[in-house]
Amino acid sequence: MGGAVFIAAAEITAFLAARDASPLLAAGSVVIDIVPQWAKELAIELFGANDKLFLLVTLGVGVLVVDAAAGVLERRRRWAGVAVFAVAGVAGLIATTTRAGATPLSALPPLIGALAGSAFLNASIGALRRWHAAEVADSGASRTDRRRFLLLTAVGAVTAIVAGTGARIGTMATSSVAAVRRALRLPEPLSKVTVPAGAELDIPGLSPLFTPNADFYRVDTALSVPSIAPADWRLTVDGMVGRRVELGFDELLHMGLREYAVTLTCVSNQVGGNLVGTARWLGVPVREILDLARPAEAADMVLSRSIDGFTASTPLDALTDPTRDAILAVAMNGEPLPLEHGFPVRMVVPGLYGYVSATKWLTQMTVTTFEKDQAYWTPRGYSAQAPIKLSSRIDTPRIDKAIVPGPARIAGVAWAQTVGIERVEVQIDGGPWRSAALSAPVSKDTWVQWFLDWNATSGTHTLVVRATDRNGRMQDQERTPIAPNGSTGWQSTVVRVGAAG
Ligand SMILES: Nc1nc2c(c(=O)[nH]1)N[C@H]1C(S)=C(S)[C@@H](COP(=O)(O)O)O[C@H]1N2
Ligand SMILES: [Mo]
Repeated sequence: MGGAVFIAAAEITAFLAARDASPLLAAGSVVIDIVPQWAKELAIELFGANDKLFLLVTLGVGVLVVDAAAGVLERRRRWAGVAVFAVAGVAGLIATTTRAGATPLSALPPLIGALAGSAFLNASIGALRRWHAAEVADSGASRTDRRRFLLLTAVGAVTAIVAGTGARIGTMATSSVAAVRRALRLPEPLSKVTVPAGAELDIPGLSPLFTPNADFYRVDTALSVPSIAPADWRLTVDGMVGRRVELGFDELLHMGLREYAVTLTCVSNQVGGNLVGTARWLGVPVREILDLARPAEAADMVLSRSIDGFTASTPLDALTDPTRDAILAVAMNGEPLPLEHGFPVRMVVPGLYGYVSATKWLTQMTVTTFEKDQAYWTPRGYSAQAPIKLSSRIDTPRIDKAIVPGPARIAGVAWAQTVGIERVEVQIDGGPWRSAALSAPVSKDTWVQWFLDWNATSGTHTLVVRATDRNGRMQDQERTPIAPNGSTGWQSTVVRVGAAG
């Protein structure tokens, strides 16, 4: 039970003194950074969006095992169990104090946790010893000693669980940043996205043109969502620049916000996958900020950094290109960025996978070179540069939902950011390729919806989709995995058509 007291005391201290220094979460983040790529992919494969929950449960089980071991050791030899907690405390200390954004206070939760856990272990094992000694001596005190031990353990366990969970929930819910975000009013944008007639098709089962924030995929290495109040947010632009620039949130807003419709895509998106979404982003062009800093001639990359230490390497010319709307975004689909999507400021760069461009909780942009600096995913098996590959997806019919015979509508989305989609074709049962109808594009950086009407006959049918971009380039047919720079291949799906009922 000492382990539970350890964790609980650490969580309470974290709640009171150092919100970002939970030893358990810090240890989890260390695990995320050091496990090999195949293990990460396996976890995502097996648990999907619950991969972080799985990690936490595993850590929790680990705590129980260490806890039991400490108890057994302490029973055998005084201080042996305490030594285990001391080691755990030092490990926690290393984890919390080496995380990006750590302060001296970050040392407190693991220290106080280890002290409280050890004190409790010492007291409970002491009580256990007295009880056993009394039992061996067959003295009348045996019953009171037993009661004392059981009471101590039960009270310790319940207090630890209630107070520890309470403190964690408190840390997450009263995070004042959530309240600040709710109260935040952004200035009117200088321009808004115009959605042409026919941009949004109304077909059951088809992805909406703009992905609601609540449904927008989330991918990051952050075990707990970083919380930065706009008032505390500062962006530093440094490195190979003529002038080092520092910018606060209000200064950024004063540069003038414009709205852009951009489809974001994750390099981990499998063919037919859903790690892709479109939003209306409100932001300031990155080139306007870089203009203030005057990048050196020899520079070719911007290493953007998040408050939690994540970094992305973006080609400098993608950020300065006047025809590409790379922005520092502050809003998503008409509201301030949700905390999980990078509040208060993130990057959005059309045409580049998120891991090389879309840094959330942005705090620093260092102008540098690809030769000199590496981003988070580069030594972990992913390319330093990664343009999004043009792709298409079938949303309906779904493989797991039979449809009735008769007129049916096959529909989906297709994207080729910075270029635009020219054509989407569908092949049914190996027959001729048929051109699908396309929605009116909102911009070259936005996906289009497509559909094809079909007379579905009873039986099982195979559907294949492929897209061609406005440069006349067709989507690659060859299947390649997501590493090192994005999957390719035409999505093929099977539809069951059967009589209703
Ligand atoms: N700070 C931070 N920003 C990050 C990441 C991250 O791990 N940490 N992941 C990137 C990746 S891989 C993608 S695909 C996008 C996803 O953005 P979203 O979660 O808002 O959809 O964020 C990018 N920005
Ligand atoms: Mo990603």
